[in-house]
Amino acid sequence: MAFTLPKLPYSYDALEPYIDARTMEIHHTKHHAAYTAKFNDALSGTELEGKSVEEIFGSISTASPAVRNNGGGYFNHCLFWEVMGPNGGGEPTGKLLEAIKKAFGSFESFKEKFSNAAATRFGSGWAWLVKEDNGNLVVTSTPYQDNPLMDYSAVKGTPILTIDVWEHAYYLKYQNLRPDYISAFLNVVNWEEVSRRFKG
Ligand code: MN3
Repeated sequence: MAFTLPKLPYSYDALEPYIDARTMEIHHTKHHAAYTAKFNDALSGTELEGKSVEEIFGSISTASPAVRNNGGGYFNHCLFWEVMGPNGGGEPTGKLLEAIKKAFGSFESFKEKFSNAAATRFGSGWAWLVKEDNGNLVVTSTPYQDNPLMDYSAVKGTPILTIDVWEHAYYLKYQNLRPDYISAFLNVVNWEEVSRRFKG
């Protein structure tokens, strides 16, 4: 069963004015679609065909660069769409908020740490909020299309929130102003979905 490009859970203009419709459409129909197709091509006829992304990432250091780059591109964008939403922003509640306070001191410090990880990732990559196996939360970033499920990731665990900081994610609206895009992103975070993933 090949991997398929998921439909967005909202319309392309749903995240306006924070993320513009044109960027969303190109990002989904061109970039994410291409990663998905190339991931399937790279898996085709190999022993990895038919495995879950979690299994594939668990031994990614033995896989080809095409599997690593396109598999990461496929998975990372799937998560990215899900953790955003038109009624996003604000603050998390309940157990997730407690865990954030335990790990970072306050929600404000978390936002600062996450924004800083996203802003200082050199070149293309992603910033993450990760739930480690012991339940603790950590913020990290990865280059290119790597992610914390990959076996050689410096920080490993379950990613529950992510931001794409490749220029294609923000250049049309924000040009070189990555920090402005990061601030805007915090207004569209779907904390209910992040919380669901934290509990899961
Ligand atoms: Mn992208």
